Amino acid sequence: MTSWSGRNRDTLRFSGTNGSGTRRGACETLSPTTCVCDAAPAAVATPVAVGPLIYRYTPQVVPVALIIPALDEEHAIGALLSSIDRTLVRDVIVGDNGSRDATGTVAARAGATVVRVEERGYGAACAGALSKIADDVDIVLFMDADGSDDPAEAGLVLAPIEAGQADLVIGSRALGVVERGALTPQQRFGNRLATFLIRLIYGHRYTDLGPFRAIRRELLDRIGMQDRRFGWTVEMQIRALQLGARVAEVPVKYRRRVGRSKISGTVTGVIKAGWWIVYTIIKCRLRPNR
Ligand SMILES: Nc1nc2c(ncn2[C@@H]2O[C@H](COP(=O)(O)OP(=O)(O)OP(=O)(O)O)[C@@H](O)[C@H]2O)c(=O)[nH]1
Ligand SMILES: [Mg+2]
Repeated sequence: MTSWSGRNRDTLRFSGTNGSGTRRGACETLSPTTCVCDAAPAAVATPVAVGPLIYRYTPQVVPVALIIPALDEEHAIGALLSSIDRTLVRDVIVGDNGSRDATGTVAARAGATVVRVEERGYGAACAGALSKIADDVDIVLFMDADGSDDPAEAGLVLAPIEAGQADLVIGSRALGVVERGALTPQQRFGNRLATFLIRLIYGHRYTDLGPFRAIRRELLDRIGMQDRRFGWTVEMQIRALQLGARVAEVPVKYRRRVGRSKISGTVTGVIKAGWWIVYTIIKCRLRPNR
């Protein structure tokens, strides 16, 4: 259940199971100037009367595409896709990174567009999926496929962009609640080191390089993402700073992944990903314009 309230026809405040925040939409007040409704957005697409108030709200005025990089996530991706609120997210595109299991089949059955990406790497999977977004998409949301991010928080991550207050929003696990065992000590250390280096070199204080994030399409196009591995998230954050974009963070939950760990659970995985992230931070400084 989501409750909606607003004072004008363009901006509505919402709170409920999808978090809380502000959504811009076409709220046509047919009766008094304040509209309040206790109903899921899908249920209020047509005029609804609540007590003395009558309004019509059309969700999804801002088209949002969700990008999910996935490698062998057949056990996680079905449940993840079924809990995505499609009134917030119009298009769902999975970058299936050469999975050897049924990830692609499960995702397609759950209604996602699946793009098969043979080049291995987190960034390659994201880039492959991104190549299929529709021309009219204004906001791109990213989320991992392993069940660590909570789709119910999509509204929270999107809110600062939809309210016109940010161009890039990072879902920060450092500011949110992390389930026991979801982040290893190595991952926490790596995040602290990376954010410390960014602060030192670029003068901005991020708290996390979390995968759950939203970005304005126009900014993403200007950045022209290049990294094809685990430097993807940090490259986006640094390039946004270099372009003078407005960046924001919101606290998000982080849960234990479904299935076996591929990176954080192995020493070599952590060293490889960590080294690549540090390399990307330095590379962006040495080649600010590429
Ligand atoms: N590791 C890895 N993940 C990929 C790749 N391509 C896509 N992914 C997906 O990228 C997301 C993040 O990868 P994860 O393996 O969860 O990395 P992590 O969260 O740092 O570490 P673990 O959850 O412990 O494995 C998941 O949804 C993966 O399925 C790839 O080439 N390697
Ligand atoms: Mg993970």
